[in-house]
Amino acid sequence: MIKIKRRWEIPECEVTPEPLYRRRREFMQAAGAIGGALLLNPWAGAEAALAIGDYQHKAISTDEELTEEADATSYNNFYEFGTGKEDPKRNSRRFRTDDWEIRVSGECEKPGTYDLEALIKPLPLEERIYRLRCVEAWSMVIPWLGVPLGSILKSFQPTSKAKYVALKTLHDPVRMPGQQRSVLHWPYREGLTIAEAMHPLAILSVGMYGKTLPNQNGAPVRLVVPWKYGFKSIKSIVGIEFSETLPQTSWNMAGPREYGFYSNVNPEVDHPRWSQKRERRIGEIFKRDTLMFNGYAEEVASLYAGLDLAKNF
Ligand SMILES: Nc1nc2c(c(=O)[nH]1)N[C@H]1C(S)=C(S)[C@@H](COP(=O)(O)O)O[C@H]1N2
Ligand SMILES: [Mo]
Repeated sequence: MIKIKRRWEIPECEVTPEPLYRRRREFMQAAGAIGGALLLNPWAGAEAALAIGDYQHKAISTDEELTEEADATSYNNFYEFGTGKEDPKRNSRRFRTDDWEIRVSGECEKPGTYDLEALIKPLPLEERIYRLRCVEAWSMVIPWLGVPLGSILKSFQPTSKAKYVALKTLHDPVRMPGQQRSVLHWPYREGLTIAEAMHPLAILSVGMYGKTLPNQNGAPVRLVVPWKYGFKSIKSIVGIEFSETLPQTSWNMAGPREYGFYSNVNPEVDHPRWSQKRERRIGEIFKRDTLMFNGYAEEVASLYAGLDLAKNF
């Protein structure tokens, strides 16, 4: 067995501002009650580089109450493992993600097939507490562990022709039995403009609640774009392509009138079949008002200056 340094052995108090440190301790303690062994994090090796980062973006971590970890890991959308909310946890139990590779292609100087661990390991792992708001009007607040998507993308040296980034999930109907049914065009595809992809709020996540990402939440690596509807946050990524043209996305292909390319959280623009004005935080009874850009307007509104958001939904 490989000896992995436990997360709680990292002197977090030295790298984490006080309020976050206290919150973190709270959920580490809660998690610890379930069983310390589960807290082993393969990304948290002995190297200093793997300690939680310097929180340069702490201002954008919310201090709202966290969603219960049990809820965040048992009420999921991951159609590769079934379309019911409880399917992903049950059906992804045996999904193996060792030796995960990501194929990088298109408009960049360094295309190729990269080992996930080699890509992520040199970067400091940061903890960001972000809201995730699903298009179905439920939301969660999750402590994600990840690295800025932009840091990874820059290492591939995108060319000036790279206007968009297209991301792809693994396509393997044996390992992902939900792909045996044509509920979506497989593989699951998503995309961002290059400016969105380089925005510091967008992260590639490899963990949550201080642990490795559970399969049902998109192991071993998924996107988190907190100002957009949940379906943009693509899970189990195996492909990154820099492109000059607008990439196709699975939900836009499935329903172009219902799911646009941008899919920014916007209470003013209704989904054709329902209002987007309110949401229910998982674990709460009463609905709350949905905020523009999911509450991240100050950080991201400038990305869309001059764009008609009713047309570019
Ligand atoms: N590959 C893939 N990624 C996906 C999905 C999916 O079905 N397949 N569902 C999306 C949707 S609709 C949402 S709301 C979020 C849910 O993330 P969570 O289960 O971690 O809360 O994942 C998104 N990423
Ligand atoms: Mo969603």
